Amino acid sequence: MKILVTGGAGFIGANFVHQTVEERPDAEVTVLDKLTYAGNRASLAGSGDRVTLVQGDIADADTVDPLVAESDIVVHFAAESHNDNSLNDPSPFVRTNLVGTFTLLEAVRRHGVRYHHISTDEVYGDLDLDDPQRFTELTQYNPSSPYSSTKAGSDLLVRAWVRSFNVPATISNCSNNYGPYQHIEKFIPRQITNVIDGIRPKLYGAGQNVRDWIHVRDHNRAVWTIIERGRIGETYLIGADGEQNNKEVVELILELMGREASEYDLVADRPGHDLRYAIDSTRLREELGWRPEFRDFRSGLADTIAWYEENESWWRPQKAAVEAAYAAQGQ
Ligand code: NAD
Ligand code: TDX
Repeated sequence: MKILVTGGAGFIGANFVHQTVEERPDAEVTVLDKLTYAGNRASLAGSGDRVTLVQGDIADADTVDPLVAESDIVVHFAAESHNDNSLNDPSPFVRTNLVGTFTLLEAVRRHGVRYHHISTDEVYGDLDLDDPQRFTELTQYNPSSPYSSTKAGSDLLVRAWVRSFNVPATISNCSNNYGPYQHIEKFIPRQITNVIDGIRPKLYGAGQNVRDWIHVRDHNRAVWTIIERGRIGETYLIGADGEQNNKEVVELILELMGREASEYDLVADRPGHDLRYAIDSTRLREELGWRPEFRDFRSGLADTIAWYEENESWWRPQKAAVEAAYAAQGQ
């Protein structure tokens, strides 16, 4: 099976490539990745000779077309993925998330190739802290940020290409991932590497915002489940019942790293900061039989901390610049 993985040098994509090579002896993987600031060749080290990395842009049809033509399936992870960056400069979000997805869809349409689209729960907007409802596949789209609105637009392009052109596609919308190879601009790795460096973790606002955490391996197992058993044209929400507020997560990181739970700072809030995300993954569980394996957030987080402690050479080159950029905006 020839698999084209876009964004395979990023966090979730790189984990997907490693898992695919480990678990599927018949898989030949081509990674198409622009190697932006978020992509790292080193994340694919050790993945073996069944993985080929092509550096290129998903919005460039001349690059995309021949790679899609020779693939059995395209799994599309590539994106500009960080909300804070999208508030500072939305333009690469529009190009990569919208034009890039459009370019891939046109290629899979031309060549009749199976396509799986990776998306986010942020397309649904946010929930009140005490709302008993969680997001389902029927929740109305209501994105808040330039990032989430471009992801929402990309999902709608996929739905239209299924309906109008019979493109054989599925979509998944997942909650917040954690695990190895996540860029240190993101919440959990930023705080782990801060503590390693003797910097106090930084919580936006009052730290009350809730995210629904899932281990990246559980996300990727769900993606394989949908590729193999999902209904064409369907959307599946992926989540592992992992709601925690940001303050609880920071306190747990501090405790697991041997510090006082109160050693954090409250900093400027993110403009338009979504309050709470929560996923109801009943469809994925009942229709396709998926279950999360990482059910203990504490031990998954401890493993993630150990990974950042053991792989300092992977993240160190970016740490000073990431912290300088946050400091410049009071975060
Ligand atoms: P990431 O930022 O770590 O990685 C993105 C990758 O895409 C990088 O390797 C980057 O170089 C590549 N890329 C960016 N622009 C490109 C372009 N124009 N052409 C080719 N490659 C390009 O992101 P991530 O956290 O791994 O997220 C992967 C996907 O999962 C995204 O679609 C994101 O919206 C979605 N998602 C992420 C989360 C999460 O918690 N991180 C949750 C739900 C959904
Ligand atoms: O230093 C920080 N302090 C802080 O309190 C950072 C970087 C973040 N936060 C807060 C903001 C959020 O409430 O932590 C929470 C998580 O922040 P991010 O890691 O930036 O993730 P989020 O904005 O929730 O989006 C993530 O999950 C959904 C991914 O980055 C997206 O790509 C995905 O779609």
